Amino acid sequence: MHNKKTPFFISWLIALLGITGFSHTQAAVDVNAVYKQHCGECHGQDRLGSIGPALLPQNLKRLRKKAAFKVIKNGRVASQMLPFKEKLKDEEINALVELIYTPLKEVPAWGWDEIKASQIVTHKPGELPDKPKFKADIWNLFMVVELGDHHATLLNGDTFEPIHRLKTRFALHGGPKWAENGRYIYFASRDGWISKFDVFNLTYVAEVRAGINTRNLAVSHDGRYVMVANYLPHNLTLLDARDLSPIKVIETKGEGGKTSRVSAVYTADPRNSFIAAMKDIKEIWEISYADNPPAGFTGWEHSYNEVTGDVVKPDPFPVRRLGLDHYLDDFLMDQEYIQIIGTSREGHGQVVDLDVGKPLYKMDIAGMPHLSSGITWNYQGKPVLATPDMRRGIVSVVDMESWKTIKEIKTKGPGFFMRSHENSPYAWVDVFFGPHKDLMHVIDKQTLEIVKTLKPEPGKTSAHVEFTKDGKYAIVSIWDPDGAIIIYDAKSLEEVKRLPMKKPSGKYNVYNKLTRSAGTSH
Ligand code: DHE
Repeated sequence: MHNKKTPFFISWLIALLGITGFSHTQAAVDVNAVYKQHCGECHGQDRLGSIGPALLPQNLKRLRKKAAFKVIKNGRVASQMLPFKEKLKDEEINALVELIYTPLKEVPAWGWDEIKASQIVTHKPGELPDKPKFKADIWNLFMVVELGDHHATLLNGDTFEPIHRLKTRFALHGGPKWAENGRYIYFASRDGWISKFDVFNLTYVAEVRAGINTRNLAVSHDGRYVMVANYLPHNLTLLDARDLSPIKVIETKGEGGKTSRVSAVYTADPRNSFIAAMKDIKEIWEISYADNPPAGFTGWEHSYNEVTGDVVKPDPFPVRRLGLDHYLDDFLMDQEYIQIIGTSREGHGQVVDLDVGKPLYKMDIAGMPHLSSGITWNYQGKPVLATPDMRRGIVSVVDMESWKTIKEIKTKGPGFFMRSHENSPYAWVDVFFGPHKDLMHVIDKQTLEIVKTLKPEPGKTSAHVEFTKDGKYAIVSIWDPDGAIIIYDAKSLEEVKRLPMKKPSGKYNVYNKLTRSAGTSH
């Protein structure tokens, strides 16, 4: 502390302030004000999350303080997290890191009672007519989410005319899920609101707040249940799809009692189960919604009360926990719903066999693939999967038998979403990040070469493609407050029509989603 350049008195004063716990940097930084100004809008003024995740020690277990410092300074790849190095000094960032690792005095309880109390039922099940208020092929409807002003547009997929525009909850995330042949659609917002919209009657029928900070939702293929994946609290919430009444709150506690955020939940139709990926424990969970779950699910075995001899009813919606070698941050399932293909952000690719109940293969894939937007098709008689990489300008094509990468297709920058259709020879991938974000590549699925690069709206991000039911048209989003959706002829790759929209993000076609097309996510 005392060196030749520092006068003795100043060294002594600094040492004294240090001993008394009074740090001159901390004194200078009003961390609460810094948080309010720069972080609160996205992460919630209460740190419980909003557009961005909750910033609490229990949600930051996999992030060391040093890494958190870097994220604040340099931003985070593949997220809305911007770099703050131009706006904040290092000591301000350090103070923010200390703040977010300090537990809140109280995290609001959000269990079954709170969920139930938040439920809003505007129309009871069966109350509204079973006939659509409009004329259209229901199987070719699209729901387009417009993040710009928190709305969604119901679009006729034959005429490309909007049918209805509805207000949504703030900051939807993950795909809204269609159910009952397109009669209903369910939305999830990042702050936990689940909304059920009656498409035939163009009205919401029920809403509930299923969590404080939510990732996504899944609807069982029989339309009976909705499962919600939460970051906060650490749980999965099962809802009755009819009116969104809570049925069960499942705490996500792993081996050894450690709880975990849930990264995402999906349905595995032929298995009558939900599959949930955990963020903080090396496990993947299968939750059965079958009336008679098969063996292997904890809590399902019949047992007898030792005193009365009565049969004890087994636990409904039992859980099967599969241990993994690595964390699983991102995954997709094969079309048969037997294999889970996943990666950790650290780059470990693993293939878990749901029948066998453990990881069976290592997948040889580099970088940071975005598997939840990966797609599959047949290439030279073999199934392959293709995924963009969120860090590098490549699309990786992986042989699903040897689990080796057979080709890295060079793109103009890292991408986010990739889509195709059974009737299309092409796969489309965006260039979401970097200077070429206004480009969209079209890849030939048999030569694995880029055949065309489109520039739908120069200077504006083009992202996320979805096809019509028959695969004849592909719709691209211009991801901008003053944006649009652009309809392309999927064969000639010529523009057919554009409709102005406010930062349209994902779009969801009834047929492609409900038939679980290999060209899209489900
Ligand atoms: Fe997403 C889907 C995870 C950031 C827009 N995103 C998903 C899914 C997962 C996921 C697991 C699949 C769930 C589903 O569809 O039910 N997303 C993550 C992240 O971990 C990540 C990188 C960081 C985070 O902030 O959570 C992330 N996602 C974003 C964004 O920044 C995007 C671009 C803008 C936004 O809305 O926040 C974004 N994610 C989307 C969209 C889908 C999605 C539009 C649905 C795609 C589909 O076609 O189904």
